[in-house]
Amino acid sequence: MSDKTIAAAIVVDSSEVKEEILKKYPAKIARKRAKQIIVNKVEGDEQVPEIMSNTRTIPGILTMRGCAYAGCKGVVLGPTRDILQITHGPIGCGFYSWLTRRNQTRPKTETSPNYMPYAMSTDMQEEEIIFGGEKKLRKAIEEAIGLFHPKAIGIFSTCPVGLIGDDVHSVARDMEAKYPDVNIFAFSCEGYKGVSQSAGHHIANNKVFTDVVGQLDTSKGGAFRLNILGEYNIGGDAFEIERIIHECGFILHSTFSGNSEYDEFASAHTADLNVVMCHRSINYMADMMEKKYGIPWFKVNFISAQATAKSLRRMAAYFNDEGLMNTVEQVIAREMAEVEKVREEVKSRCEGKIAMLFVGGSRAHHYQELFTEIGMETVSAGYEFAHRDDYEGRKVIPKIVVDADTRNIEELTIEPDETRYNPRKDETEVDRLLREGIRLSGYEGMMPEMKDGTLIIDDLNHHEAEVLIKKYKPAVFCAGIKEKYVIQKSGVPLKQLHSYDYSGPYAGFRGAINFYREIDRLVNSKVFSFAKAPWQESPELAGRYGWSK
Ligand code: CFM
Repeated sequence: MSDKTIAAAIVVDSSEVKEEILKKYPAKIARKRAKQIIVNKVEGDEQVPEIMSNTRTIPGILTMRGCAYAGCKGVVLGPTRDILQITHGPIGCGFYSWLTRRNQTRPKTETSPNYMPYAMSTDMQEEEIIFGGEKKLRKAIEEAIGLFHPKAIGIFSTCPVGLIGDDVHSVARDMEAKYPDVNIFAFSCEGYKGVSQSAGHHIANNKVFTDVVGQLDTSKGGAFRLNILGEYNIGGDAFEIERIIHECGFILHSTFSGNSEYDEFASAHTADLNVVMCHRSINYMADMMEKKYGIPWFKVNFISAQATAKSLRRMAAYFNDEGLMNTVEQVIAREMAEVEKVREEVKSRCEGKIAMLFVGGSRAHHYQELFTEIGMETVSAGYEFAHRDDYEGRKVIPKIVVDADTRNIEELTIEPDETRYNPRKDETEVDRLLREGIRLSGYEGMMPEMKDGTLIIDDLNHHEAEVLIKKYKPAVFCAGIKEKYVIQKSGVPLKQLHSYDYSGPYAGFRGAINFYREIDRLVNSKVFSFAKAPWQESPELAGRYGWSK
């Protein structure tokens, strides 16, 4: 960003806001939170202050985070339509992870398998908790094969599975021996496995890499073949990205894992490039595919029109083909003409307004550019569960202290494949790309792109959100369903950036237009200012038992 300080119109001092937040806490907690709440300052070579992240939430604090099971089953594998997924655990885990993320899919034909409308679970009861649940899991697999005969089955462990010691991996092996044409694999993604859903992402990446990728050597053929990693088709984002990519002339081999199929994962190693959309959830896969198969990766962003255009140009520059670059320019010019018509109009009504973004591990960064395009400024942002590299850039990875919680998740040692390792770019090509601004295996992080004086907060909670609203009075607050109604009762509109409030897509060019229009409607509506929260009218809630007289 060229202008490195926040607009003069924003007179709030972020250090004062930080103090105000901390003074509510006991001394020990305040000391820890002080390391997780940072006033941003970008110095030479994109140096930013260190932020503490990916550590345990302090007990008693109402966190926005989810669990490792959610990160594995819901996030990484959830959007895959033809891997039949069985939740091994009590029914609630399966039920509450059933399509709530709004990941969409479009089977290739009417008869192609799609298991996403089903929630399959072993429905553990007290009996299994006491005597073990392996027998029930075997039965569930038998039943699923009998009904659907899928190509692949994924088994997802919930907390009690780890606590009672069910060996899901040996069940998977036995059942695969019995049904050799079904690829059956299990995930030790018990909810408590990490400090957040981030642990589940890593567990999912490891298993999909060892048990699925590389199982099929059939390529889709043609030039400019790539995979998109970390795009989950929330609200139809992947459909819009696919449309653009196809029109530009790239061949999209697979997407991990929005609108995807098992065979595409299994043969993903035949593509020549991996572009990474959500760094947090899938950077492990990108690294492992590079080490084993020689496929380079770089970071892209399809959120915002400018970011989409920049990402497409980089993808074309990677393949270094004049015809491809021309087509990409034509597509950008045509799409931008449509975008500009709406952007200009919306900008005139939104300019100078303030946004705040507190979302998982990518979107708090990705969506800032969309707001910038309509003249809005992000004064505070943070992730629920990202790591220091998502905040400060991958250059800090060697300095990250590996604690016991991180050590709990297996780090695979990957060697080049004996026959299939094929480095796609030599040193001259890597140099050329660097000169063109494409840093392979790089991600600069969110903080270097935010202005000085902005407030960065990791693992935000309700108390802190209330202080932010009181102090900055934002025009819009972006977060999720757990935050939505508390914020709106405070008179500030909340835009859900997880589920998109049942709307979308927001990716690509058409998605940007959707987003501009919705933000325009939200920040220029007076309705929220009429809201009166119950606790403002009557701070003490009184109640009595329903059965008492
Ligand atoms: Fe990646 Fe995601 Fe996100 Fe994420 Fe998520 Fe999500 Fe998210 Mo909700 S994979 S880190 S674990 S971009 S479900 S599609 S919106 S918290 S910012």
